[in-house]
Parts: sequence; C-alpha cells; structure tokens
Amino acid sequence: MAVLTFEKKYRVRGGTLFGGDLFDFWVGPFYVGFFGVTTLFFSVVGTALIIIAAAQGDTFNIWRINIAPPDLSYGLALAPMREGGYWQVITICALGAFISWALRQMEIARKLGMGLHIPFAYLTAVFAFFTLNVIRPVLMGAWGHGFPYGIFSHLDWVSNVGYQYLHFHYNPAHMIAVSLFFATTFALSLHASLVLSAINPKKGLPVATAEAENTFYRDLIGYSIGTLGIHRLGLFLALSAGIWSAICIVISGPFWTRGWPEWWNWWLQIPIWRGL
Ligand code: UQ1
Repeated sequence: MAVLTFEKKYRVRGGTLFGGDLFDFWVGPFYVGFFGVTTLFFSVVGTALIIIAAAQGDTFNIWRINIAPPDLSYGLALAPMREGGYWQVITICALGAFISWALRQMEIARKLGMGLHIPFAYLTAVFAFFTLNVIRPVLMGAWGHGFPYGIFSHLDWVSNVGYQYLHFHYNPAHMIAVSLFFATTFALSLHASLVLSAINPKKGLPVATAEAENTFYRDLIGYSIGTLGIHRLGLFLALSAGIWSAICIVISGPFWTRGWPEWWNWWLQIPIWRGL
C-alpha cells in the first residue's frame, strides 16, 4: 500500500534487472525485488555464521570477538571452518549482500527514471572492502592477508600492517586518500553551512535563494561553483577518497615491500635540494 498520495505514481512495475515481475512488489514502505531477497539471504546467513564462529571462539566480549582469516600456510585454498573457513564464507556472504544491495539500488533508480549515481557511490565503498579482503590477498597469494572480523582485532591488523611498512603515512597514495577525506568533510561543511544559513534568515525576512548563495562566495573569494557544481565536487571528492584508499593498500605488498619512507629517496635526490 502506498503511504503517501504521490507514491502511487512511483509504485509502478518494471525497471528490474533480473526475475521480471517475480519479486516486483513492496512490503510496507520497502521495495523487495529479486535483489532484496538475495540481500536478506546473504545478510541472515552471514550474521548467523558470525554468531556461530564467535560461539566457537574464546570470548563473547563484544570488543574481543575475533573471526580471523586462515593462516598464511593455506595460501589461496579453502580452509577448515574453525581455521579461517568461517572468515572465508562470511566474506562471500558480505560481498553477496553488498553487491545485492547495490543491484537493488539500481532497480529502484531505474524504476524512478533516475541516474545510477547512488549505486556507483555505494559500490566505491564496496570496492575498498573488496580490495582489502580479495584483490590484495589474491595478489599476495594468501587469504591470510585479509583483515580479521572483530572490533579490536581489525584495529590491531591496521596497526600491524602499517608498521610492516615502517611508517604508513609516507605512502603517497595514503597521503592523497587522507587529504581527500579531509577535503570531503571541508566541502560538506561549506555546503551544509551555506544552505542552512540561506534558509535561516533573521526573523521576518524571507529565506535567501541560490542567488544569495552564489553572491556570498563571489563576494568572499570571487568564485561560486554553483548549486549543482557543489554536489558534483562533493561526489568527486568522496569517491576519490575511497578509490585512493583502495590504491594505497593494494600497492602495499604487491608493488612496494620495503618501508614507505624509503620510497621517497628518489624525491630527496632531485637536483633542487640534493646538494643542500
Ligand atoms: C558554492 O559556490 C555553492 O553554489 C552556490 C554552493 O551551493 C549551495 C555551496 O554549497 C558551496 C560550498 C559553494 C562554494 C564552494 C566552492 C568550491 C567555491
């Protein structure tokens, strides 16, 4: 049942990528679709496996539960359940759920005649996970290079992998990724504060328009990127942050095996400052 009057107009058949009309219906406010069913399936199986694997571990302390990938000696083979097999099947379920979710976003966007910006933005985050736990382990030759599923344990993994390369902040792709994360929050804070200031005028005054928003930045810095442009910039910065994050970890090991500070030796040797 449509909740709001205009929903009738949008609750139409079609736009599905798989299964035709089979799951083309809503349950309450939620669109189901074939990929809604597969999302639910992978999420329930994956969550159940996390609980089962945790029950066979050392603790139920939420902070200390740890579901580790197989030992490096298993290489890229399947491991017994208690020796990393749970991690492997949980990883498959996670990717099954993430990709199903993106495909459900695509079906809904197609139904509404919208662009596919939301699924592609979401898939960028999925790509970062895929890079950490599939692409890099495959390039390194062992699932044991993936990160463990646990709150404290994944933090330990990040720290240990960082120290393996001596000082991870010298990784040039990591530098770019971090800068992009900061730039993303900066752009969002500029945008959100500008919009909220425009729609919160002094008592009695009408709300300010996009003209005022443009004028504010033209007065301040001689340039306004525009109301559409700021959203393009925001999406570009955010997706770039995720993509450079994936790059910075996938080059650590497969491309560069020594400390990251050492990578900069060529830079310290260029003629401008070499002799100083
Ligand atoms: C901007 O120019 C603009 O267009 C009017 C917005 O849209 C509402 C914004 O949110 C922001 C933040 C700006 C200013 C941004 C730059 C990069 C000059």
